[in-house]
Amino acid sequence: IRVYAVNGSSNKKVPEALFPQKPLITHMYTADPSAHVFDGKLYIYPSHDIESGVVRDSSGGHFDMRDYHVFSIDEVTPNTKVVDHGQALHVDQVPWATKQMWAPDAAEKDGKYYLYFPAKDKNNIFRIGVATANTPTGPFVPEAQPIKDAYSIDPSVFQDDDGSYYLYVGGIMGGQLQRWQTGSYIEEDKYPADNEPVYMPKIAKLNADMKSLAQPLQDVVIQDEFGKPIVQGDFDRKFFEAAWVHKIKDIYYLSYSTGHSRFIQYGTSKSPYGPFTWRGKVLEPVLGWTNHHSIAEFKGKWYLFFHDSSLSDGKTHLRSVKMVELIHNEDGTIQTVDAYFG
Ligand code: FUB
Repeated sequence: IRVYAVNGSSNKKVPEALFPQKPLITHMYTADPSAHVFDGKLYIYPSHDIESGVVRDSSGGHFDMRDYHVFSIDEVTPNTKVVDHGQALHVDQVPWATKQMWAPDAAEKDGKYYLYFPAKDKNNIFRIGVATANTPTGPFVPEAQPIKDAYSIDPSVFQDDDGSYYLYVGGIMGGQLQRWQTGSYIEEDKYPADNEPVYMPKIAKLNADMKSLAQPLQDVVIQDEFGKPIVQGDFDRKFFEAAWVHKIKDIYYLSYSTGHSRFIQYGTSKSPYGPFTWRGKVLEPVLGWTNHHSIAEFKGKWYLFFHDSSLSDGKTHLRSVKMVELIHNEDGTIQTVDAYFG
């Protein structure tokens, strides 16, 4: 019996994991799954974890990924078949990028598919790139330059009902968001005091070309139940990385990872720009340091996509994607998932 060091069991009623402890993909390590339904099929755009030999450090150098594969699922069953569509983009094809192809996302508009990805440029600064394809699986052709004025990591693109697309970005520490607080990059890691608002994720509307920002990145405020911005000392609820937005009726849900405390928390809002009011936890900590997820509706059910390091026996940089059903309660709250003790 393998016992995983997670933060204890939850006594909440949680949906039954569809594949408890079972990674969806086992022939390679995958992480940071961004899931979307395009033309009735479920696609997963994950990071492709590898063992490159880079020693673990606080800036995440050991997450030394080089390419992306796209995966698809036709039907969710206890033995769901996941198809690997092969390499969709490699860092060597991206003129401005040098390394660390971290968590990507994808969007569809007018029959074209856009892959958004962070990577380090020649100056070791994380930028956000975009690449285009005629199919959801690629191959994707990258732009020669990163998206102007976009930075940090963990891009996710939310398509609203009115046809607008919004780019969310941001990650602390290795993700460098703390270095952009003046609006330009500074080579210094400065963090708020415990009683000051935490660094928030950023949002900008995308232009019609899907390759440029229609406005400067701005903060997406996450506030507590009293309407005050979540502060740096709020260890269990502060934003760290992995912002993801989904919408049900007119409620926008922003879910995100808290980093060191390793939860996926969420808030709700009436606007994609926020402010988002904290409502609860989506996911308890998983095996491995990182916790990163996405949420998508497929054939009438909502699913949570996440990763853990169970397939590599706990190696933080060698993760595997999993999925479970996610239940939204009548009052709009989400039932917390505990991937191990449900
Ligand atoms: O996969 C590399 C980084 O680890 C991601 O960008 C973060 O969200 C974390 O999962």
